[in-house]
Amino acid sequence: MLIKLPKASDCPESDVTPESFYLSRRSLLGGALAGIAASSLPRWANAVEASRYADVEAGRAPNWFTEKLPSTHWQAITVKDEAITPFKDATHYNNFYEFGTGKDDPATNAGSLKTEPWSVVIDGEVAKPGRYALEDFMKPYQLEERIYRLRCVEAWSMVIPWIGFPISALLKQVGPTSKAKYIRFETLQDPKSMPGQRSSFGLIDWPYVEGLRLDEAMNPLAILAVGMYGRELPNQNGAPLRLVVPWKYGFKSVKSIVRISLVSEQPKTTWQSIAADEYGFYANVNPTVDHPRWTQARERRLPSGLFSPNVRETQMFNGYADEVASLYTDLDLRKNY
Ligand SMILES: Nc1nc2c(c(=O)[nH]1)N[C@H]1C(S)=C(S)[C@@H](COP(=O)(O)O)O[C@H]1N2
Ligand SMILES: [Mo]
Repeated sequence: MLIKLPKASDCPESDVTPESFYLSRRSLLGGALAGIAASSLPRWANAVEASRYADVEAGRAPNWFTEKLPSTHWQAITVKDEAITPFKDATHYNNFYEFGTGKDDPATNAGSLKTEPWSVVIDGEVAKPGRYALEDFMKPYQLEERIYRLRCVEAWSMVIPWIGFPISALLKQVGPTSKAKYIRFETLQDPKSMPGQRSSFGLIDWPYVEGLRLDEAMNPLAILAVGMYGRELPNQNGAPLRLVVPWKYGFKSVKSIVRISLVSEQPKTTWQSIAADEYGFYANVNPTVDHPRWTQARERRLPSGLFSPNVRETQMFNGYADEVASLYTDLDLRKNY
């Protein structure tokens, strides 16, 4: 087992060993701490620790986030024996085409995104549709830290400590009708603050859209994230609300969500619309099904230098097969890539 799925009651924050801190320090210090047992490091007395992760840039969290953070279930799910990607890499090597197609464009340009006030529309096949101010939308949810691998379809990967809540909790709140078969997510469309929507990448029909089958969305690993590295999401990572589906290629994890719809038909997603023969609806990480233009058998784990590439084998369902393979027993994964 590569991950553990404890019951919430099993992990009061004071009981959690600061393994992520240990791993991130280790990754930054080049192994200097590798010999120290995690148990010899201090236990957190208080869940709110700015120093939980090394070199995290302070943000300007909205009040609702600051108020919720202390009750977060830290490390509800972790990745074993893989270093957490340094904050700097996770926030300066991004895909967020609304802010440009270069990997450093989002960090440079996403400052123009205004995340307060923010509202989320819930519509379609639900008992309780509506438009919610984000602070109201967030009220019912217990935050959890989830340390997940992120595997981009471009064959690079990271390990990121997200803060969020399961989509299943949202579905419980909004009550899908019997006609709801899929969940569709839409990113903000605002050319004024999003330079990439002003024309430069004309291939994309904005807004960015993604979707999941309802049973995929109900899987306990699928979350909506509002933070990472112990703080709120930086804009370039999809503030203030994004999807994280760790067993699928990164493009499924749509950023800066303004609309969530329960629908009866499979939604047409952005990357399918651009190149349906290269990017499918399912987009499950699969080392045995290559992209038409490159292999998916391996990945470059960031940070990775030009002269010391950090290459590793890609795992089926990105290492989460025990948790999700049963969703796809009736599906030909070669056809449904
Ligand atoms: N709205 C929107 N969401 C998006 C993208 C995008 O261009 N626009 N890029 C996707 C891709 S290809 C990846 S790999 C992940 C990257 O997330 P990160 O920058 O937080 O690592 O975001 C995904 N979500
Ligand atoms: Mo990606």
